[in-house]
Amino acid sequence: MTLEALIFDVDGTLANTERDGHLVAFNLAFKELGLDWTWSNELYHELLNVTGGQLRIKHYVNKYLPNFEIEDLNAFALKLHQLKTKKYVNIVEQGDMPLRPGVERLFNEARAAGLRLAIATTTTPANVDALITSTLGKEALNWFEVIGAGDVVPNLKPAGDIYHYVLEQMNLDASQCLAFEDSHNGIVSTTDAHLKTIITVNDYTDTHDFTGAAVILSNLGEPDQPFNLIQGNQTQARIVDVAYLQELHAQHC
Ligand code: XBP
Ligand code: MG
Repeated sequence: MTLEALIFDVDGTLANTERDGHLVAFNLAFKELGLDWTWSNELYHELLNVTGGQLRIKHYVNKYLPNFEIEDLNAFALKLHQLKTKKYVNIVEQGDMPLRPGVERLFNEARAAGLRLAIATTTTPANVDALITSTLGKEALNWFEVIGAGDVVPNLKPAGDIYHYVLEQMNLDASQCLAFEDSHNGIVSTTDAHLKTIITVNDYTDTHDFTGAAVILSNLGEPDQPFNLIQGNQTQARIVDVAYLQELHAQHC
């Protein structure tokens, strides 16, 4: 079975959007709506276990604010989340959200090698648009055959729905693809879809359980900034390039 396609998670995998984007945007939205809530980095670590911004807001209210009086929590979370999305898009459009090491390089190398690319994320579609456009330019949105995002599927990660959706749209079997994730919820989702997964950790996820990962790395690496191998077979590879991916794909199929 040859390797045909690469499927990428977005938040935490393509860029450190959680720390530098989503968390900041949530706090800006709280302030603008006159709420005296501030989510610290430590609290956000825990809140990230719940995927999807609206669900995260509702989880916070239910767990931490038992006395918060609100008639319709769903409507409230929806309104707050819409404002948060605006704030997030603004932050990203300012251009201060660089892609993680090796991401742009790998996109280019994969395209040159004829690999098909796709995105599978639980974040809001507008957020993906803003991130890709601000880092790679608007035409780069066309690099991705499918951008599976948000509530296009009934269940967010850790459910496998979004990966099943992307595979179906691409008419590919999981054995023809590799997935890229950064979190426990992410690998639970890819595993449900039977996808071999490359993990690149970040500060929020470096202690997560990544059982089943093909390899766990610090990042995808650049020629002048090789990755650290955290778990997996030691090879000659110092950066994640197409040859390394083909090797991983062959080993783990
Ligand atoms: C990460 C998430 C997202 C973002 C927030 O998903 O859990 O919910 O934190 O995005 P992934 P929204 O790593 O799969 O991209 O507020 O737009 O839901
Ligand atoms: Mg992620």
